[in-house]
Amino acid sequence: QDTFQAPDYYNIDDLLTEEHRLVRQAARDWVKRDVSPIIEEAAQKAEFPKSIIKGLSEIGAFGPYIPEEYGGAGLDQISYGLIMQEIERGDSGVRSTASVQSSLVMFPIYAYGTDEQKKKFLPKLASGEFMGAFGLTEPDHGSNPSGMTSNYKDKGNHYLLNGAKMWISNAPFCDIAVVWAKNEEGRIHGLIVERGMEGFSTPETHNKWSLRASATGELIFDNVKVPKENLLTGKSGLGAPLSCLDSARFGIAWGAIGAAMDCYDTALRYSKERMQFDKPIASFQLQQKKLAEMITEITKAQLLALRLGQLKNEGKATTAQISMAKRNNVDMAINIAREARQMLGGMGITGEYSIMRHMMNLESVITYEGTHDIHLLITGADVTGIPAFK
Ligand code: TGC
Ligand code: FAD
Repeated sequence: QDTFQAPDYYNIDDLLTEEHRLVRQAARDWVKRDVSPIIEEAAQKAEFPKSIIKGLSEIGAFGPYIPEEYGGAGLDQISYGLIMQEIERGDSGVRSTASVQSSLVMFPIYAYGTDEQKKKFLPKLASGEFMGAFGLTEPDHGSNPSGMTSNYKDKGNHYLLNGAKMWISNAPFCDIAVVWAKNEEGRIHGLIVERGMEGFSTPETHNKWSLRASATGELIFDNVKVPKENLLTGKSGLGAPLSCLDSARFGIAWGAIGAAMDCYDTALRYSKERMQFDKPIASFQLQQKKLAEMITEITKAQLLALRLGQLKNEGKATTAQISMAKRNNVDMAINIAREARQMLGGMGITGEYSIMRHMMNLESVITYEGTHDIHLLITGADVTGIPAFK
């Protein structure tokens, strides 16, 4: 890890501002100091390392683009992407925690919450005093969240919430959850559910072979009385959670580059040192093909992410453009992880190197925030005008 060199084959750094580079350096230094030394053990033990929460807040990973008046870092979208890239170079599970907190909890409260909700929750989420979760997926409704059955009824002075969410990042330790549920008319709304509310529980999901350093769980609502002031009033319908996914998927498109960079860098250095047949394995054409294709794919992904960041800064990035980048970059990263692992031979399966952990993590990343197939269908619907989901 000490000698990590970030690939920049096309001098993309020249297109970044001084602020982008400073923000990235701070995140990179923090990952090197506080994440890389502990993350393998946390993943092996399947424990979320709570010690990193403070650091995530300090590098601006909780609400990078949320205005400073609410405790956010007030940065642009490219800075947000670069922070996610550096964190995921450390571990996709750590990036998940930051993605959920920023894009799936702070963003909906910022975009659709009342002034009181923003003042009450955003500064505490930015500092990490409160950790958040986002409940959209249900046991019977993953790719198709519009079919959700979680529901709430108006009981005069409060709402009564029932239902269950599954596969929820940060659930086991969250202080609050932004939960999507249908009202009596079947319209989807967001509600802020707080730990301690009677009937609200968050059992942990065990036995994952992927994203082991991230805590995943369920959100169960058994007649939970949610105060009326906890309803997100600014937007309703499936478009409200889908707009949050736009932001998280954007961050993942950048994050996946970090995981790929780490795998590439590890494989490159290993191949120059590892001798077989009296030569470094880097001298064999087959290994060079792998490395050449890796750096080509990383470079293409960097350019896609950067252009998407520019569009997002201008408020012009479409959902379909974000889908394409999420799908392409995660697929790129998982393929690089698989090739890089082979380049390390037997050593590649051990925890001495980060590659196998990245590879296993990326199986979740290619599934959550819209599966690889769903993103392909989003592109297909965009170019043909014919949605093929149903
Ligand atoms: P569809 O008919 O396309 O849209 C329903 C309504 O929403 C509007 N809309 C949007 N509005 C704002 N922003 C967007 N990005 C929007 N996309 C769509 C749309 O205009 C429509 O509005 P209206 O007024 O006409 O009702 O919806 P559909 O039911 O056909 O679904 C489309 C589909 C399949 C693409 C969508 O459901 C989907 O993306 N499914 C994948 C589910 C998913 O990604 N779940 C992720 C859960 S969260 C998670 O995984 C966190 S992982 C942790 C981490 O990030 O690290
Ligand atoms: P399904 O929807 O059952 O899909 C199964 C397969 O069918 C997939 O290959 C899919 O591509 C395919 N498929 C489905 N529909 C179609 C179609 N129309 N056409 C072609 N193929 C189709 N969710 C949250 O709400 N919050 C979180 O914080 C969160 N964190 C997660 C953390 C982890 C570690 C994981 C693994 C998941 C998380 N998720 C979260 C859930 C995640 O978003 C879902 O797993 C994902 O959306 C897919 O849903 P599913 O697992 O139910 O798969």
